[in-house]
Amino acid sequence: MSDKPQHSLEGPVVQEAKPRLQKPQLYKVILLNDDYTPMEFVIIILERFFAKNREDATRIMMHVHQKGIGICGIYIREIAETKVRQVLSYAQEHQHPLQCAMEPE
Ligand code: TYC
Repeated sequence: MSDKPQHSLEGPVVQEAKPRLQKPQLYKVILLNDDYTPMEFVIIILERFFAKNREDATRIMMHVHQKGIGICGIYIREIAETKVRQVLSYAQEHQHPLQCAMEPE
């Protein structure tokens, strides 16, 4: 707390607003459906890279399978970029065409 007086003989003292930090832009990491990647592989991706339990991973995988696209998680840019890179290289290593991307929230 400042010990400056709130008022002076000249009138009220103007107080500066407290500086507030900007919230970072967040990004959705999304999975896209395809006809070849096995369902079990997608569930493993969601467990391994997005810390989902089996029930949530299965629900998200089925959503992507049926709707064509789905959200795995929402992160700051650097984390989202890392997740996308991890998913794409893991899918490539296993020769699955799974696509993963990020978009601003
Ligand atoms: N459509 C795939 C299949 O029937 C399963 C799948 C789900 C693939 C989600 C990709 O992001 C995906 N084997």
